[in-house]
Amino acid sequence: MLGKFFKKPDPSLGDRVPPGQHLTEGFPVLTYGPTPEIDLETWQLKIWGLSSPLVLSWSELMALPQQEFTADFHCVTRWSRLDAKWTGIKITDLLNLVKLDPQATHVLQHCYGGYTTNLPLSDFVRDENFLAFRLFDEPLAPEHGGPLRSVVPHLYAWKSAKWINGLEFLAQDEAGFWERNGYHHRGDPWSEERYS
Ligand SMILES: Nc1nc2c(c(=O)[nH]1)N[C@H]1C(S)=C(S)[C@@H](COP(=O)(O)O)O[C@H]1N2
Ligand SMILES: [Mo]
Repeated sequence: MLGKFFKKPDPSLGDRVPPGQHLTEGFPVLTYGPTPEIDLETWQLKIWGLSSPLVLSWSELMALPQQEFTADFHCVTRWSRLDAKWTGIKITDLLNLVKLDPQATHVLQHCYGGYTTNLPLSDFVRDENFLAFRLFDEPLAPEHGGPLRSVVPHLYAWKSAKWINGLEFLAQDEAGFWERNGYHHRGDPWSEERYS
């Protein structure tokens, strides 16, 4: 069964598959707990903490510049999906709307359902990071984090927060859900920062 869905990396793709990962051509769903039900009419994204505060409605979010992104996705449970095609909004474009306090060094991403995951700003405020609302030309399905999730391609996928609804800027690192439960604080797949 396993062999049907997970392949040994093709040598030509080898430099794109981190150590200890197997390729999948599908897109598995990995969620701790139930998928929250979210109504776009009441949906909000809030920014607070060491930043000027901001609350965006769905229509305000959709007014920001939209782009397509192709990104690889590496789950710590050892599957990798290459070349996922997303549509979204760059994190840097979103953050142009606020002013960060110079003391801010970290961000805690918050989600509908209570999941959280933390990042240093150097990993969060990067050109290739985005908030996604479409996957493979379809609206992002609820089980994959729709209506909106973050995607942080250079780190393990638990840093890509599904159903994101908040960014809390902090002057210190604060562990998120999996980080409190034994996952690594940073999660670089290339150095196999899986568990701490
Ligand atoms: N809100 C929330 N975000 C989450 C998770 C979760 O359980 N809840 N799981 C994480 C993990 S471990 C992975 S591998 C990816 C899986 O995303 P997918 O289900 O779209 O493949 O989402 C991450 N983001
Ligand atoms: Mo994961």
